[in-house]
Amino acid sequence: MLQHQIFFALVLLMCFCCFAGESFNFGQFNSLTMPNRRKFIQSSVLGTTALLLNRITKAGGQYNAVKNNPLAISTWDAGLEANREAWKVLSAGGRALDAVEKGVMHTEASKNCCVGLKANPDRDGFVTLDACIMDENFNCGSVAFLERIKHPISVARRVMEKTPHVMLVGEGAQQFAIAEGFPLEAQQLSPDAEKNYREWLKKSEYHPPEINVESQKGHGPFAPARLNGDWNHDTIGMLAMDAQGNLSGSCTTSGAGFKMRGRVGDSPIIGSGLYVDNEVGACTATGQGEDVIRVAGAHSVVEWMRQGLSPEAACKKVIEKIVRIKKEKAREIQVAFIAVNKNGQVGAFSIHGGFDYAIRTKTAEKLVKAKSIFKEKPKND
Ligand code: SD4
Repeated sequence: MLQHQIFFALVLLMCFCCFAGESFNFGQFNSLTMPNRRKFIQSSVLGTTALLLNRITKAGGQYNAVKNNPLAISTWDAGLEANREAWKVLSAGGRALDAVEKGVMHTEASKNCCVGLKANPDRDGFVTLDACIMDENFNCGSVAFLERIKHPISVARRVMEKTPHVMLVGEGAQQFAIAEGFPLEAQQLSPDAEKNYREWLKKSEYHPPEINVESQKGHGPFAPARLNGDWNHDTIGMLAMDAQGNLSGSCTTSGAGFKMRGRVGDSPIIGSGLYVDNEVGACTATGQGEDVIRVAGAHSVVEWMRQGLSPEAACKKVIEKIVRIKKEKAREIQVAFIAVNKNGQVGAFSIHGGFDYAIRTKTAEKLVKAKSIFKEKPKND
């Protein structure tokens, strides 16, 4: 549509310039020699085209900060509780950055398959954590392959605020965390993770994460549907807008259960698992990290919003691209994006049905089913 508009405008402009050049007797124009006239036409066309493109782009993605209407959105149903923590900050007039840190810290401290130290380990039996955070000024921080630290999201924030770097990994990230006063936790699996790991060791087979871990049963030891009687859940990504209209985001995970040692997914990678552009909007991802990385997922979604697409349509564009790239294999993987734009509109899209995201605003607290390319698999319990 946009291309058509631009093409049409260009044709019109060319016609006008040619017509003007040949038929009109404007003093200045006619005083030009033929080569100069051509140059004049060229530069007019180029100049006006640039102006036009600029106008069209701005019209496509015109955003005004929404003030005094804070909101938080998060991936999966665990996002409801995380949003509640974030809301304590937002409703008190706090900063979106504080909200997205506090919100996901709640999930990091809880028992679940996929976030924090109680999550499933890698195939060597160690829990390794990835997280990143980004504020309204393009400041960002990230940690990956971090072990024995309870709150990787807070370490990511310290990387952002206290180092000249964006990303620290492994031992270096752990050293930094300890130097910053984060306690080194015991090298020990939670009882549920221990049980899952023992079960997994029987076959020691790695396969990609099950689609919708939280809502499927019967997927063996990979990630249990329930942990301690509660429904399990996946990576948490959270986006918030504060009362000033500023955006921030966070993402934290233990990655894929029983992954290769050293494997890092999309979640700590700025532009893949999370991206925030305070002029346009923000996006975070969950699902098969490798396939989010190869399309620079979160950044791509934000760029589509800049072109004027709604958050849902922008998420859909990038999901469609992944499905196009993966072809038949897309049926076996789940990827989902959630996004918010500067106007406070939210949206999401996933490859498979069954992906829920949690919304919290002044007037609403709810779980929303994202639209998807493929329908949700029937639940088998
Ligand atoms: C990863 N994206 O490490 C994460 C996993 C995830 O829902 O989000 N699972 O690839």
